[in-house]
Amino acid sequence: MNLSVPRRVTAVAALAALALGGLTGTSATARPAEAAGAAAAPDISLTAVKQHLTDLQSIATANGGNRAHGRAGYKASIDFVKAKLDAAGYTTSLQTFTTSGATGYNLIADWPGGDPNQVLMAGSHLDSVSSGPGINDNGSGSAAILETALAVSRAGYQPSKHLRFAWWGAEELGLVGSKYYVNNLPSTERSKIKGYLNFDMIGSPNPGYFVYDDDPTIEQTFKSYFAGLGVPTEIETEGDGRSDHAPFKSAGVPVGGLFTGASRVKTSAQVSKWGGTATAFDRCYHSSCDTTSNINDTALDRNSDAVAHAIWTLSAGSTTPPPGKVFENTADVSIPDNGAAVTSTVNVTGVTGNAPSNLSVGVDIVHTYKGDLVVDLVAPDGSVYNLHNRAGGSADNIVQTFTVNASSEVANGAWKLRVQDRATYDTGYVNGFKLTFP
Ligand code: DTR
Ligand code: CA
Ligand code: ZN
Ligand code: ZN
Repeated sequence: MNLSVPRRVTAVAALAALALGGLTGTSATARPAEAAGAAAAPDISLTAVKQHLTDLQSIATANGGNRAHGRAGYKASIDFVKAKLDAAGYTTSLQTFTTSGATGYNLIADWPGGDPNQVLMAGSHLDSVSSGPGINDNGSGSAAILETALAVSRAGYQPSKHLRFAWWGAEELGLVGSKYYVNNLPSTERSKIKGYLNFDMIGSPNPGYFVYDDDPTIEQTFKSYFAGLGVPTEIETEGDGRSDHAPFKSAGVPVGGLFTGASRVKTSAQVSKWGGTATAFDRCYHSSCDTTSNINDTALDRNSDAVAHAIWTLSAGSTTPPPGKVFENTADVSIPDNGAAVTSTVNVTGVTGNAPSNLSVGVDIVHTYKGDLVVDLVAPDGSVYNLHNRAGGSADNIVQTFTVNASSEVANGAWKLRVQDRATYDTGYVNGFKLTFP
């Protein structure tokens, strides 16, 4: 904790809006600042999301205990979600396909308005396995995006981009529904989709907070949200190909998403980070016990709010992110209290000439009382660019994208983010460091 008045920050840093949604950096412990020009996302009611889960549980109970592809429980689930969206003013359509000898259904819901050439999609698979009701897998994702869609309607939200929500069939049989949708979408329609957000298992009883590391802008949107809550996140490493974002990614659509874990066991390091136990994130994965009691309310609430934050933030901007070379280090680096400086390094390669005058420096530091910190960008030749110099007082975390004039620096080489805690009490760690070259 530092009691002296922090000196004025001399940094040349300026907040640079992240493209795609125009999200500015956040540093407070409250909900993150919304994108420039974006309305603030509403809080998503945990009670409302859990009511949807109760309804899905009732559907499974009334239909042989599951909501699996080809079974009555799945079609009843689709009809349940569709009815709520129709009543809320969405333009809905059922896309049918056949797999494993049964008819499958994708539900597509378009929110009228927005630029038809700039579509932001959010999707979750609605089917369960045949052995259980599938409340976490994947009632949780389905209910969260349903409540977010209903919140869009209640708010009469009219973002720059066109919003489309999807509930996929037959994911458990191999991403069948989402593959069918992407494969049958004309390439002209596919190119209009500027982002696809996937939510599959976001309420696991022993949760981790994992963010997909696919599109950097979408990833940062989620990471900034959780940093604003003071909740550390990790990159989702087992996801590639494991859920409905895969067909979109294969088709070149920017993707991202959230995950709270399945049958893998939480490590002791993750237990100290997130709490819980060193057991499976979801011990009822693909089992009959995946019921409404198989949900962690805090995880479901945080992730539902993160869904809304991402939808509001990423739909506000009307520009797609310029292609850029991204160099990122997401390894956590502990910052000793009132101690020596630590560094996070990215090795830049394949960039010709000097760095730009608008080098984008993404900083993600989870630390209480950010006024303790001095943060510098150190170029490969040792030149120092101060980004943060003891400012911010008792506010927590530095999650910001700085713009640095690094045009006198050769681009390739080892760039370091150097962080020092210069006051006693209050600790934290570097959660991520990213350089984006245009
Ligand atoms: N395939 C999903 C569960 C799953 C396993 N790993 C990941 C990673 C990211 C999202 C989902 C998953 C299912 O069983 O539905
Ligand atoms: Ca909430
Ligand atoms: Zn599953
Ligand atoms: Zn799933």
